Amino acid sequence: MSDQRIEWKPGGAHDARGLKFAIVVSRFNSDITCRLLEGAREALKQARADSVDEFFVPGAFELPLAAKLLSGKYQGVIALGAVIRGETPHFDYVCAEAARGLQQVALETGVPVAFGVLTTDTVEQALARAGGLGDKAMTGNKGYDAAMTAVEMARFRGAL
Ligand code: INI
Repeated sequence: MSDQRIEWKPGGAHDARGLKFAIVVSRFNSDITCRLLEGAREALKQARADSVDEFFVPGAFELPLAAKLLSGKYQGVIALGAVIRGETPHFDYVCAEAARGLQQVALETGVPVAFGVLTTDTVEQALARAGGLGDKAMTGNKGYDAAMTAVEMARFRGAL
């Protein structure tokens, strides 16, 4: 994680003091999404978020509705999921609707919604993007990145 750690500065883009965040996690492919959740928790801890609540939904397709329901109570929502291409076209529908729906919630409500949904061909590719904390062999943890993005956008919004 050290290579991903963002230097925290008071009042900086990643200062989450005074801000409340919701993390909503898909249970589908939970061996991967729980790693994304660990990354997001770590980011919000580093950013010193005031409070963080966690919620779970069945799959990535359900993330947009959950984000919409949460958007009234939080300054930022982090949506985490893992959609892995199988043998069916289901993958394309789930990915497209998760991405479209999450962006729609952000644009309609003005509340930042970070897209922490992995869309990969294989489990190995997903694992490589849900890297263990401190594991330099991994290419990163997209849950961590998504949470830092939500912090930055919440501060952006708050500054206006
Ligand atoms: N949901 C995921 O989060 N990831 C997947 O890979 C996936 N696949 O492959 O089917 C998936 N499907 C479930 C979907 O998100 C909904 O929960 C389901 O269709 C009920 O609405």
